[in-house]
Formats: sequence, structure tokens, C-alpha cells
Amino acid sequence: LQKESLAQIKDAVDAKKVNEIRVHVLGKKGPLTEVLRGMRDLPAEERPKVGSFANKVRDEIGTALEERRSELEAERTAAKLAKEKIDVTLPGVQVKQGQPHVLEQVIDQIEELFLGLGFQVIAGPEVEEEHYNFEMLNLPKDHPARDMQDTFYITDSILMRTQTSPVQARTMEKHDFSQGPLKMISPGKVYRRDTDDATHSHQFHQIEGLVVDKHITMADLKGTLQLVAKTLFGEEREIRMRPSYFPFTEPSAEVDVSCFKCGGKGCAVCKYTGWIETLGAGMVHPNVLNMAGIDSEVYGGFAFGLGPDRFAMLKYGVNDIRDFYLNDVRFLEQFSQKG
Ligand code: FA5
Repeated sequence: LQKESLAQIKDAVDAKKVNEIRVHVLGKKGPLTEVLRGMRDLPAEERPKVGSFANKVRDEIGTALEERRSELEAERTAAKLAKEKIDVTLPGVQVKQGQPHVLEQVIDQIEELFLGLGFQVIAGPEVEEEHYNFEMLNLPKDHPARDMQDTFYITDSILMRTQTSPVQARTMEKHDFSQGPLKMISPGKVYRRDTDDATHSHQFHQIEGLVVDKHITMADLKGTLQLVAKTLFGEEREIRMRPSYFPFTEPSAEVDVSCFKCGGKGCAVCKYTGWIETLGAGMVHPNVLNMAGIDSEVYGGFAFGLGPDRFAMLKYGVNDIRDFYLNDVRFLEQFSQKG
């Protein structure tokens, strides 16, 4: 029995077979148990001999069963590991990387330019007092120009700002000229009750620019804006200024950039003029300086306000401003900074 069992154990091919042998040989109805049970019929002097032999056989078979079981388990693990081998030469899975929104990229580029010129970048509140959004910018109550920038009111005197120009007034009030001239830009979101269409959004972006010092002239304004046009649209760009009207600047100008969409010749983008309208600008109105506590007899300044949304449309040939706000990754991925 011992020999036969050990041979069977050696040949067992899986854990199930090992268990079957255990039940068959060592189980309650197995031959060994029977031998041990039959001991009571043996003469007393034979019992210890037979008993210890039967126990030895049982232990040996038990050990053999256990050894075979762990042997089979090791084989199974080894086979599993061999099958699951990692192929380190397989190409990896590309991790998708985000990037700044295209409007953020345009704003960053302009910020970079002005930081290099020694300007400060200042943030202002989007929920603004009517006082700063209009009054301090020379737009008293009932001024007809308020119609051009109808907005969302929170209360009678608190509104969503319609332009970044209120940051001009806030900065001028605080500025200490003993520390040097005031040179700042202020990018941010603005809101208007405009109906959304291909070129208008009820929420869009502006970047305000302001310089106040002694002896500031329109030539300083033109030189600065020329640099903006060249930085964003290419070295060959020229600008021209046309008379315009803003209550907070005098004189005021509409600034055009030479058309780069059709080689300077006429095309629809340039309304067949060879120029593209880009921003509003002018010399800070004396009333605005005086209201902010700056003596307009001593100091003067220039200001401009540009729309990065419209700039991005021109730069990248985007025909609908709403595309910037739909957050469709397939659209936004086109403006990868990785090139
Ligand atoms: C202003 O808002 C003046 N604050 C700009 C300014 C600042 C003039 C400082 C002088 C001195 P305007 O309303 O034209 O001006 O708007 C400026 C720019 O914002 C426009 O040239 C245009 O690019 C952009 N813009 C205006 N309305 C919308 C709109 N609904 N959607 C997208 N962009 C707009």
C-alpha cells in the first residue's frame, strides 16, 4: 500500500488528484484507517509494532502528499508567470497632456511683451461698481455712450463690468508718482448684453493698457501699439489710427493693422480696405485724470483696450467667436504650443 500510494502521488498531475489520493488512502474508509481500526482484534503484544508501523506509513504518505501539493502549486505559479511575461519592447500608452486655452495663449503673449517693457500686470474685479465702470471714466448717468455698453446689473449700482477700463481708474487713484510713472496692463473677462453671434459674445476678454507720466504723447501710444501688432501678427505689420470717440480719451482713435490675410490687397476680412480694425485707444481725458486725483496740468497719459478674442480669431483664422467657449477638445487641440 505504501509503495503503491507513493507512486500514485508522484504521478498526480494536479491538486485535485492529490486530494483524491488523500481521501482514498487516509480517509475514514481508507485502508490505513482500517488497519488502525482492526488493531483491537490483535493480540496485545503485536499492537505497538503494528501501530507504530501504520503511523509511520501514514506520516510518510501525508508528507509525500504535502510535498507533491506544493510542488504542483509552484509549477502552476511558474507557468502563469511565464505566460504573463511583460514585453518591455511594446510601445507605451501616450498620456494626454493639457495646454493653456488658445485665448490664454494670446493673453500670455501680450503679458510677456508688456512685462518686458516694464509694465505691471494688474487684475481688477469682474463684479464692479457703476462708479468705476462709468462715472470715473467720464460717463455720467444718462450719458448716451452708456448705451454702447449695456450690461448685466446685480443691484442698482453694482454690475458685471463692460470693459477693463475701470481698472484704469482704480490704479490711478492709488498710484504714487514719487515711485515712478504708472505703466500697467490689465487682462480679464468683461460682460455685455450683446446677442451672441459669430463676432460677438456676451462674455469676452479685454486687455487694458495705461501709461501716465509727464510728457506722454500720441507718438508713445503709436509706438507701443506698433510693437503689439508686430509681436502678434508678424514683423511686417503696420498700424494706422483713425479718429474715433471714447468718453475717457481725448483724442480717441480706432487702431487698424495692415491686412495680412490677403497680402495687403483687398479681401472680405479687411472689408476691401487693406486694413483690419483691432482696438480702441487714445490720450487719457483730463477729466479722468482729475477725478482720480492726478493733476492733468502736470501729467498726461495714453490708454488702449484690445480684445484678445478678436485677435485670436484673426491670428488663427477662426470664423466664429463661440468656438472659443464650447470647450470642444478637438477644436482646442489645434492650438498646441508644442507645434
Ligand atoms: C472699449 O471697451 C474701450 N474700453 C476700449 C478703450 C480702452 C478705448 C482704453 C480707449 C482707451 P470697445 O467697446 O470698442 O471699447 O471694445 C474694445 C474691443 O473689445 C473691441 O475692439 C473688440 O475687439 C472687443 N469687443 C467688443 N465687444 C465685443 C463682443 N461682444 N464680443 C467680443 N469682443 C468684443
